[in-house]
Amino acid sequence: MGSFIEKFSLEGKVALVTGASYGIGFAIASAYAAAGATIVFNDIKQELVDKGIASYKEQGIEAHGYVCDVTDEDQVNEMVEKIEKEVGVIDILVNNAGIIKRIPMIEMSAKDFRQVIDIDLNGPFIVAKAVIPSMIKKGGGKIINICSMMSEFGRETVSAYAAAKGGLKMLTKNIASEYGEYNIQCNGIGPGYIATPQTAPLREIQPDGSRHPFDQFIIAKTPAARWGEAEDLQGPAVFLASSASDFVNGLILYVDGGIAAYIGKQPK
Ligand code: NAP
Ligand code: GCO
Repeated sequence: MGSFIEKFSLEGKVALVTGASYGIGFAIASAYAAAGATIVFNDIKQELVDKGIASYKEQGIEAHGYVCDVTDEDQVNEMVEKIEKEVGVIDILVNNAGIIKRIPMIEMSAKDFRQVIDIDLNGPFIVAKAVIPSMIKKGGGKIINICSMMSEFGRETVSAYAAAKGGLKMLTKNIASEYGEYNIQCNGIGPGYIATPQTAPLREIQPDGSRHPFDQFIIAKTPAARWGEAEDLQGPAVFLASSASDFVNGLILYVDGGIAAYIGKQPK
């Protein structure tokens, strides 16, 4: 039994989690550290990297932070080279960095649309492309793309985000297809509605003290009847990064409290 549990260990592994100074990325990286991995993360500003390093330190984690914009191929290649020199070859990549713009489609500028696609879809392509050659040389690796409910569903105002996250689902399946023979597993996590700064505007208390209508809507759409916490993603993320999932490839694991299975609660 001892050796079976060891399959979930990340001891000796180097994990790069993009955009992980707070939020979902921070929770996933913290779980990886608890499972034994060395943590590397990036953010676009030095200030946020410093904040992130301090937050990891508070948890007893010595994380390595780099300033890097995931949409800039030169910056990403430079960062990956530095990580390999200063920390080691990346065994686990989590493409977590992402943004959302909530704008009705016919009011959205092409510039805004492109920016969302650039960070949420082109970014994961650029970072994955930079780490795969060393994973091949090393004999394997794990890539986890943070997808979304919007990899499957649409809703008002999130056209760019849904297009990017739907594309990310297919990029995940394609990386699995193209590099599976090199012992690289590429899977996605599709979080449900998780309480982080990204979704804070959807949970704002209304001037009359009532809950935001979207907040109430999500509770009614979720069989678990609550928002997810970033910590809800930790177990699934460790599983997909560990050798316990070595024959799982091209899967999108929805961690959504049951949203994707449910037609929604009948209004009273
Ligand atoms: P968050 O709180 O907004 O954190 C996103 C992180 O990505 C921030 O640290 C942000 O840094 C970073 N980032 C943005 N653009 C970047 C770039 N160009 N290069 C490097 N880093 C960049 O979001 P979250 O809720 O934790 O979401 C994390 C991921 O999960 C995203 O991909 C999101 O789409 C996905 N997701 C979230 C939910 C949810 O309900 N919260 C559900 C499904 C999927 P800055 O602060 O510098 O912008
Ligand atoms: C929105 C939300 C979502 C979530 C998440 C769902 O406005 O609908 O922000 O898109 O953040 O990605 O899985």
